[in-house]
Amino acid sequence: MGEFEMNEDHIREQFPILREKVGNWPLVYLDNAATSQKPVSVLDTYRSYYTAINANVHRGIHTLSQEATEEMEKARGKVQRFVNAKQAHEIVFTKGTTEGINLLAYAFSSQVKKGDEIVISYLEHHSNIVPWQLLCERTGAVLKIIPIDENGILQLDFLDKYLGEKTRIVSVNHVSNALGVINPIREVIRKAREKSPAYVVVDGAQSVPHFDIDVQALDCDFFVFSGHKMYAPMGTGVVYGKEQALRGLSPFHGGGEMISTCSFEKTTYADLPFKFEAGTPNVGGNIALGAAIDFMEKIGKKNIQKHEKSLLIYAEKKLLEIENLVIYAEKAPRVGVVSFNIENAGISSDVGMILDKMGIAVRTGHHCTQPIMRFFGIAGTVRASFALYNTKEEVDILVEGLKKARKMLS
Ligand code: C6P
Repeated sequence: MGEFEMNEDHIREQFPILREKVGNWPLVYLDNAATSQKPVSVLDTYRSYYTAINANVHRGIHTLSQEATEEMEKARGKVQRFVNAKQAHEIVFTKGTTEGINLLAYAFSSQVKKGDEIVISYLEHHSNIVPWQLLCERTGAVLKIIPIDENGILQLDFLDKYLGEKTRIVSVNHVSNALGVINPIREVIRKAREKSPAYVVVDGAQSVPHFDIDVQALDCDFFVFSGHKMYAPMGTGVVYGKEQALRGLSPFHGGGEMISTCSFEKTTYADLPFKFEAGTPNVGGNIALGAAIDFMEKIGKKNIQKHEKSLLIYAEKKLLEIENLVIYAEKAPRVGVVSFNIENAGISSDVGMILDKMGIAVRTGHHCTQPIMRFFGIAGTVRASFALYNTKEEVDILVEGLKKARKMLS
């Protein structure tokens, strides 16, 4: 038994929100793929930044500004180690995954031309579809989509067919948010390397909260994620880019801090990573992202993964005891996410509203992945997603709630 399992109560104590009630019901928070809750250490770090050292970074010679800068750059170093990047300047702070992928898709504009190809998959979040569609509109490039099978598994023989000299970018998520499916990302990257000159972008929004990430071992060019799904504040996120790949990109936003020299005739850009960090960053949030990394490392990703996996296995077994309940991508390798519907019991949002009345928070609807819903011929699913503080008792509460919902809606 891992150290984490023995300290389940202690872990829950560190998340004050878990003591909240919804109506008269204790909160059962199972919407972690949307955003995770924040431990005291992260909340304290955020608060103490604003109470003790709040100042703008990289700008002032005064003490507070220097302290704030030092703390934020320390956090950058933590992120570097967390994903095993070679250098701290390969870490660009953003607002989140959406901004990160938009940054890349915009910054690629000058490198992509008419007839070039960009490969994504059917399993993508809209954030990893629309920015590339916009890039295609700007440049005349063509989007290719890796299909999935009925288990939600990528059909990689299509990737083999698509890859070639024209492929400029391959951008695939590591883990699907809607289904929890873990994609064979190493294989995708290996194939892209063997068969094309493409840059590889990994949307890691749903994998960083669960797995050890080693961007050097993955050998991707870019790895993008959000802080708020991994116990850090909202409005934080990261684009990791290999130094050479980042150097080749044009800036995304223009403004303060991203220049080396600025005149009306010509502006030259700051070195990495600042070239991509125009304007005042989310200093407190970035420092608190460092605290979230400390928190996760203390518990250990292996322990987190093991715990979430055991919840997934338990939840699947219990859920399938409910009549007419269908789990999507049931046979695919998955993180602690179960996406399901109860046939003939209303639409997913009906189920979600009834669960909410019992204090149970799940996500319902299309999960910003309409192509997946279209593939399965449904409007949406009920999605329960687990984090390190969830328990089997909470799964039991969910199952009881669903049984009631089924009765009310059938
Ligand atoms: N998925 C969900 O409930 P932002 O919103 O920028 O932090 O992350 C966008 C995003 C990109 N890729 C994947 C795989 C994601 O899961 C998300 C966010 C949330 O599933 C909110 S829609």
